[in-house]
Amino acid sequence: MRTGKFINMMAWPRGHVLPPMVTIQSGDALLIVDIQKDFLPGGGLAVSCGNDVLPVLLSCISKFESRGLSIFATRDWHPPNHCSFREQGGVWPIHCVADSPGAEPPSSFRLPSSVVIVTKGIAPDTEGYSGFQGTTLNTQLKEAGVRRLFVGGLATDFCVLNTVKDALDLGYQVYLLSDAIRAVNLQPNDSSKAIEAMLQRGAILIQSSQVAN
Ligand code: VGL
Ligand code: ZN
Repeated sequence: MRTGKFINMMAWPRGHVLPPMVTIQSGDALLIVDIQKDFLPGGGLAVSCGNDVLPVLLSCISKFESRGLSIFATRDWHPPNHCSFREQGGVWPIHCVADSPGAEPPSSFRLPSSVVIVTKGIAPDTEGYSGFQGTTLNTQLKEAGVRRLFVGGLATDFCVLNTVKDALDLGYQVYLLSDAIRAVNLQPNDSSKAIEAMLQRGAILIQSSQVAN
């Protein structure tokens, strides 16, 4: 697939007003979705311009770390016979097979040791797009006293979308980091559709530069 530099940039939703700076505080957590080699250029299920989110997320990590706030990172972690793979009748090329190199984060993306890793998609017969599906993420967030989630990662139209939907349903306030997400875009509008769906359910769209620590 040819990918121009700007092809995967989102259109800012019509009429959406930028909220003021958001100061992170106790009860806030950063939730990083599926930063894994297979979702980056050269990987098994590469998201175009996926690398763009890496420096943005690293700067968010610094902000949350400096305030001593929790950071959670989900990872897609499939068995070799996962139902989402084409060989099994699914729509995706093989990606993020548990313990394979493609399931690892890129070497440039070093996570502090305090980051809580949430492994998902391990059941062979369920998609497992959401970080809440089949995991203890909700319990872990509750135990950490988290009420607001700042979410970025890959991919906007699948795992970010489903994770954010579940987070909102579970009562978390969700800040979606517009410059820290990129979409697969099976259809060209999937990115904007996913963003609209999250906003419609109550997520708040902000740029990472608006996060103040
Ligand atoms: C994802 C497709 C298949 C994602 C995971 O992380 O968004 N997309 N598995
Ligand atoms: Zn997957």
